[in-house]
Amino acid sequence: DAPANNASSGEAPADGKVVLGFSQVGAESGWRTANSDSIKESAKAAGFELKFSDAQQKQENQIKALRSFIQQKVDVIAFSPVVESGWDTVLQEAKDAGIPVILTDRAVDSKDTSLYKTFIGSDFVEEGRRAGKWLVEQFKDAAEPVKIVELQGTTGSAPAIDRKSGFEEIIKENPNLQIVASQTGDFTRAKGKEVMQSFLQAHPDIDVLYAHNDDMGLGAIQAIEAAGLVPGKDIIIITVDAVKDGMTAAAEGKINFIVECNPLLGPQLMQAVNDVLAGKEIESRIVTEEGTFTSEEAKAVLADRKY
Ligand code: GYE
Repeated sequence: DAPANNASSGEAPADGKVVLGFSQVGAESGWRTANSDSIKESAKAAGFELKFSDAQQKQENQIKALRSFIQQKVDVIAFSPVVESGWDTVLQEAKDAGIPVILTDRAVDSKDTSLYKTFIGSDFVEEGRRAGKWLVEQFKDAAEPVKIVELQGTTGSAPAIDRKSGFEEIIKENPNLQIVASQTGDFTRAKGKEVMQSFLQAHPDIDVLYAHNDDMGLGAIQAIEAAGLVPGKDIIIITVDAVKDGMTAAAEGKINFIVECNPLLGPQLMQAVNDVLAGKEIESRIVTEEGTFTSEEAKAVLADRKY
């Protein structure tokens, strides 16, 4: 039963539709587009009125959006926090107004976990580990240093922090695996290309690129090709996300390994909204299930890939 039709549902609106305010990070990547589409489609399917706001990768825009949702007295606020820190004040304002908050995709570092009901999203540390494990296996017989460059996601964001630390934790096992340069590419194609160009100039002998998402990897591939090198051969490439363009590059052998990060969080979010409004107990952490793809595996599933 939709809470809107359920008289005994506590905080659910007695009249009309459930109003959900959602503050999105931006439109920086293929992953983000798929995530926004999933949220819009599932809100519609759930019969909610969705107020969707795009923060263009800026925390101040997100804070403004959250405050405006509070002012409009939406029933539930959900958001994907661009960075981890700096949310306590506005989350407290939502709590004081009696509006439940659900985090999707990215975590916050607030000590007071009563400021939000649940966090729905991937385990980014585990994603970094998966990337690291594949690399350790590939280079287990390497007798010489393997030079790795890293394109990090948005500085201060949960996926950038965690994908870096999970990867480092695993590659430590083999001292030959060395990160020679690591910089943010802001999760975008354009920045990925630009930073890879500078990596190639500073380090003529790069063996491996680890990019925190497909888009930065795809930008870097352009830079690698422009430098007369063959992506996937001269430089081994690992990315995270497994969106269609990334999977296509993997099927072509330009990306060697992709760690999946599922953007289709909409259905789980709408379920959580209904549960919260119905006064049900919900898990404080809802982890998305995901896998990995080699080039061969990407080729096999590409045709059926929805995003
Ligand atoms: O990997 C990247 C996007 O937060 C999991 O954000 C998300 C990341 C995703 O820009 O492509």
